[in-house]
Amino acid sequence: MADAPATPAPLELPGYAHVYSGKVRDLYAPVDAATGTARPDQLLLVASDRISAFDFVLETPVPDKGRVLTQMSLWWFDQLADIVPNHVVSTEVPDAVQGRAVLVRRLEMLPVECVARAYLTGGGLREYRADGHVSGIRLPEGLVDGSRFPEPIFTPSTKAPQGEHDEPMSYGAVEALVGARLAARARDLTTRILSRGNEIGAQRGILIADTKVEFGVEGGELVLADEVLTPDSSRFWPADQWEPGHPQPSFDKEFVREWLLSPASGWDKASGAAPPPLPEEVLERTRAKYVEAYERLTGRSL
Ligand code: PZK
Repeated sequence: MADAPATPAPLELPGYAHVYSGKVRDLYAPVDAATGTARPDQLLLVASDRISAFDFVLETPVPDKGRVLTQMSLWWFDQLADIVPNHVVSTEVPDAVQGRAVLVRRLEMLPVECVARAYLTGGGLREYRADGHVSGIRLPEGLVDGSRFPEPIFTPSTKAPQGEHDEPMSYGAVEALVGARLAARARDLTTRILSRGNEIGAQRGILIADTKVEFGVEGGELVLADEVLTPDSSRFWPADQWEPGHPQPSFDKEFVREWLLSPASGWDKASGAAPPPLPEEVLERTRAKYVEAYERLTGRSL
């Protein structure tokens, strides 16, 4: 057996203690200068340039990806501010992570992955094909991969440990876990966030098929945490290529997936081996897609 790929050592950030690393992001706690201990009330969320594909974190980072995703999340938090409060405290962060890190309030997190779907694909499509339901919701007959739903549906999933896949959970299971009131709030907010995302995206040529959001709880109310409506938390599709009936191209990772699956990569997805490093051209085109998504949505230049 090949060894598991080494996890890159987290950055040393003076004044911050490393708490946890996910596939493509890292969490730190600010250290209280007076006591030398980690502050219990805040976290520094750092987005790296790492990219995942086919469940692997690739060894080649995509320049500027962390900055694009962080700036996009911050922009969406503003666009959603009339719907839900968020966890952002400050964007004043160490120089080493400037533009790709946010200081946030440390919250009690809802132990549910809140997913909303506006289009049928992925895990939702598998459920629909089995029995015409997605997450317990009966859907019209005749839907195909890429069909748009009459309105976004809430399809929560469990928070699986790192390296495992989230499992769909019923709405009743969410109620049992967090109570009926917060479950209803989570469902309402998650679907409204995706609706707002698509209202804005549609004017700018981007469809958001589905999205996963995370909420914290503060004073008994939900607060939007983590990242929101980014290509890492959502499926972005180019609107001009939308054609129900087959898998849609991904706005951001299309070139990566296409190259990895092509003979040029020499990689066999079924082998279980780690994918090879990406060629310069694939990297540059992928970087350009992230920047394009950011600039089209926000109307700002990176
Ligand atoms: C929190 N994550 C996921 C994000 C990672 C892992 N405001 C908050 N309060 C408490 N916990 C979290 C948050 C947020 N956001 C988020 N895990 C815990 C995550 C970024 C990097 F390694």
